[in-house]
Parts: sequence; structure tokens; C-alpha cells
Amino acid sequence: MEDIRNKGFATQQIHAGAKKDPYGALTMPIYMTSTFAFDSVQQGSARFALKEEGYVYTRAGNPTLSQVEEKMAVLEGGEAAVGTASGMGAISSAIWTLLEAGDEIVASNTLYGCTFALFSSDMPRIGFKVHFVDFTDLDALSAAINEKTKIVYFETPCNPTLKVIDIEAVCKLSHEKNKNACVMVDNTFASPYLQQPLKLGADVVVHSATKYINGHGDEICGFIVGSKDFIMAVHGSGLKEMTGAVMDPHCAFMINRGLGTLDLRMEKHCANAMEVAKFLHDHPAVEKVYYPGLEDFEGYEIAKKQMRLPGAMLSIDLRGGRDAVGEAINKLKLCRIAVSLGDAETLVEHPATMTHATHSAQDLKDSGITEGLVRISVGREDAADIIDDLKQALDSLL
Ligand code: LCS
Repeated sequence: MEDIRNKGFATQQIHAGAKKDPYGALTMPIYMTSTFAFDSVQQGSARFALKEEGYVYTRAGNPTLSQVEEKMAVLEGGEAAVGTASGMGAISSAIWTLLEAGDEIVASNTLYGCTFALFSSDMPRIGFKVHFVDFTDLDALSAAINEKTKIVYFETPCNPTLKVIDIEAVCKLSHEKNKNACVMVDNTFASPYLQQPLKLGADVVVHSATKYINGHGDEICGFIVGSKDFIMAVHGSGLKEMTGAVMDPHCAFMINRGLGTLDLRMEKHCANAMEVAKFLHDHPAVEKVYYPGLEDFEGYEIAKKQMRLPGAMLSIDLRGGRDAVGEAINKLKLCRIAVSLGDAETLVEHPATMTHATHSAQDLKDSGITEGLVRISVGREDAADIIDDLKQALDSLL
């Protein structure tokens, strides 16, 4: 469908990337093959030289992947996309494609634990300088960007404090300070249904598609979305030669299926999250609720400006601190104690000792993660049942 980019989100999430199948299959089959046979040496050589379109080897491309990659590109408003074996695979493949010796990175000081470890420990270990900044402080951000800055990297809302960063303002400032800087946004917490960073000036979007994009908690995968040239470069080096973190065809099939209901799932997640956030806001055992949909939350106005709905991730500070976390969370009966997010089940975790366990005490402080912080990925159960379960657990603290 040629004019798919002019259609609505629901139409795009179902039809984008659809291909004509030789047998008329409506659903894209799983091309579970490592390699593709050529009709002749000349054909193989032409494909390697990019002089003829067609597939060569699944690490470089596969029809089942192509469909879901085209769909993600359309949903994010990018020219092209590539699927990866995990969210970390997406982040590493994207940054390895860009970096040259001597380049510097400016990164948000509130990030998913493994992304933070990549930037705070692994990148410096191999010689790249990384400056960490609070991206809500535009003066500090401006001071950190220089002529060596190759990548400006952030998530919004941030994992796990839900800090909201003004995408448009950060992109404008970054490009003013260094027109060659690549602004890379991790859109995992929002999904393209809620927020489209490329339309606000970002150069590249990365995803842990393990989360809302898949939505069923049964795959580990990721995406990189950007310009055609950048995605070609990712295919040619970062992904193909450096990380090798390609998405497998079965996973691409599952993601294609998951994406067909993204809008419906996000509407339900967000409606549930708003009810849960309001309940938690008024509960006496809760000191603070971190949720971009609450008017008294710092990021409320920016979230309203750049997100369709405020998402379904939230965190709470318990008045009783770390001791209260163990006491209350172990009493949950319906909500599950687990990391990850975006699944049908409501998932509850303790960032300081789980997703952000590699943070030092200072890192936790800088990212705003308290000992009593509990993160909740509000699922798609009935809101009343989620609230009942949280209530019985929290009431035990009173
Ligand atoms: N980006 C964000 C914002 C994430 O939350 C995660 C994983 C990743 C990237 C990495 O994606 P993966 O390789 O796992 O697909 N976040 C997790 C979390 O908060 N709990 O468990 C995993």
C-alpha cells in the first residue's frame, strides 16, 4: 500500500510493510532460513555488490524481518528500521555504527541499568569519553556538548523514575551546539503509539521491543529506526560486523503479530495506569508517586505536550523506605515480582537491587533512585483487581 504513511496509526500497525506472497498467504510466513540460494554466480555477486535487490544471508536481511522493519519505520515516522536480537543489541549496534576514535558521548544521567553500565563503564574502558547530564537542565546539557560530541543519548520517560525530557528542546539545542551530533532516543517506555521522537527532531530511535512493541512477554528483541542512510550503515557495519545482534525470523513474526494490537494494548495499559496512580497517590503508605499523568508530577506538562497518553509505567516511594519494600511487595498475590515491562501482567520490581543493581550509591543518588523506590509496570488486567492487590499489600504497612 503506497500511501500507508498517510493512513492512521491503527491502519499502519496492521498493514504497513505487507508484501505480496507467492501463495497468497495473508500473514507473512516465517522464512526460517540462514541463507538464500542464487540462480547463478553472477546473481550472487550482484547481490553482494548491492547491484541487485534480494536476500543473501539472514544476518544481512530476511523477508520476515523486512516486513516488520518496514512497519516499525512507518509507525515511528522514520525512513527505515532494522530489527535486533535485544534492546541492548539495538543500542550497541547503533552506537558502534557511529563512533570513531576520539568521539565523545553525552548521555542522560537516568537510564535503564544496563544502558547506564554500557556508558559509564564499558565505553570508558575502551576509550570513549561519556559525559552524564540531567537532560531537564538545558544549561548543563549545553555545557556538555562540544565539537567532539558524536552522540546525545536519552530515554523519556526515563527508567525507573519516569523523568520526562523535552525531546524537541533537547534536539534543537544539541543540533545548534553541534550540527553533526546524532540525537538518539530510547522510546521503549512510550512506544510509537504514545510518542514519535523522530517527528520532534531526533535522528535515531532505539527500542527494547521486548516490552510494549511485543506486548506479550515472550520475546527479547529490539529496533533501530532512522534515515535510510543510517540504517544502511547499521546493516553494513554496526550490526553486521560488530555486534551481529540480528533479530531471528520467528521473533520478527511474533513482533508483527504483537504490533497489530499496539494501540488497543496501550489504551488499556494507560487507562489502568491512571487509575492505579490515583489510588497510590492517596494511599498513606506512599510518599510520592512518579507518574507523568499526575498533575503534581514534575514532568506532567512536557508529557502532555509530547505524548498522546502518559504511559503505563509508574514508580512509588514508600514512606517506610527499603524495609517497607520487602514487607509490602512480598504480600502481592496478583501482581508479579519481576523485571521487564509492557507485558499483560502487572510487574513490580525494586530498581535499587534489581534493574539498577550495578549502580553505585552515588549513581543511584544522581539518577534519583531511592532505596524505597518500587517500579510498577501496570498490566492489562482489570484495574480494580490490580488496585485491590496493591491495597492489601500496602495496607499491611499501616
Ligand atoms: N532500554 C530500556 C529503556 C529498557 O528498559 C531496557 C530493558 C533496554 C533498553 C534493554 O532492552 P533488552 O535488551 O532487555 O530488550 N529494561 C528492562 C527492565 O527495566 N527490566 O528488565 C529489562
